[in-house]
Amino acid sequence: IGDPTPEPRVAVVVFLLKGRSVLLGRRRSAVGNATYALPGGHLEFGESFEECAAREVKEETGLEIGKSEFLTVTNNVMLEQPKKCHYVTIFMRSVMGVDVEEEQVPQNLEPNKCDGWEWYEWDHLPHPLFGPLERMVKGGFNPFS
Ligand code: 8DG
Ligand code: MG
Ligand code: MG
Repeated sequence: IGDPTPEPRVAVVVFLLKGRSVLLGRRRSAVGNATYALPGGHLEFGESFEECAAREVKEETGLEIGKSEFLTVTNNVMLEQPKKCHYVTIFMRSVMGVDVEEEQVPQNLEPNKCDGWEWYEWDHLPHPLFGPLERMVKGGFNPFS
């Protein structure tokens, strides 16, 4: 028995870039379990995309991101997952300083939801990627361009 009145939800996720790498974590979830995904979560009432991006990244990794910019949006209908869901997913980008002096190390602040955060070179992404991200990569999307 599922949600009697399912509705699409809005998610904001972040391509956190450092050099040629992106921050990914392996999910522990009824949606996309054991797949590699970006930090992010649900847009809360009254939030801007940028505010949501900074809040979710802080909650999940402890990292303080400065500005973030809108990249793209995708429609993700995931009816095959243990928990059926439909997300309109907003993809933001934020670039981390590579300066060693001010380097921030990501922490796994929600270990019940994620196995841990790591930087992965864009040309050597881990797999499996979370479905919505996998589709973008296969479609040739590049967050660096
Ligand atoms: P919250 O309670 O903190 O708001 O939610 P969360 O626990 O952080 O939610 P989430 O599952 O991390 O993100 C919400 C949804 O966003 C997720 O179920 C599906 C959608 N989503 C994508 N692509 C990605 C992605 O790369 N990473 C994350 N985290 N979510 C994504 O469509
Ligand atoms: Mg979250
Ligand atoms: Mg999340």
